[in-house]
Amino acid sequence: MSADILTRKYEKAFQLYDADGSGYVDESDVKRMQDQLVAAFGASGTPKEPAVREGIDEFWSALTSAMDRNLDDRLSREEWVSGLGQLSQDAASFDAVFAPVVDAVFTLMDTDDSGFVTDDEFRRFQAGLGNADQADAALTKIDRDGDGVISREEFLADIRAFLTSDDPDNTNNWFLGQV
Ligand SMILES: [Ca+2]
Ligand SMILES: [Ca+2]
Ligand SMILES: [Ca+2]
Repeated sequence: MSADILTRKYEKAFQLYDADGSGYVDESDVKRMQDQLVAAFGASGTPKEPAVREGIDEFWSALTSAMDRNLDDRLSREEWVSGLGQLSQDAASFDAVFAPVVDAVFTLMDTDDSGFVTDDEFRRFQAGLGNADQADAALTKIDRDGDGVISREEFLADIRAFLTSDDPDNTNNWFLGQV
């Protein structure tokens, strides 16, 4: 029961990354995700573009180092789900893989560098993930105090909880909408 919610969340993330439906997340999926995120924030040609591309490249390297068991430079659904499960058990490894990319993506999202992202910026982020139709469902749960902004620290904590909590009632299960 408790494992089911984690698996559903990992599969939702896999489905967004594997947007071409090949059954694997590979470098072309990562490139497409970078392009989508840069486009969603109109960041093409700005200083934020190389920063977020580099952050996602390093994330992909760290992820394949940790999870690509058969060394074919791509992650099958099974490698993805079991690999994320293992990563989430070890807070230090988890943070080493996720904290830098979450930071880089937040910097992209925070268009006025205020240290907070607005609901609208969160919606654009979801659109960049290919998840626009779930953005409002996610926001209702994620912006719990309804103040319309998410801080850098909250964003990382939300993603950590999304990827590590096996509590079926955790509101962060809604980070990517319905799972
Ligand atoms: Ca793919
Ligand atoms: Ca593989
Ligand atoms: Ca801001």
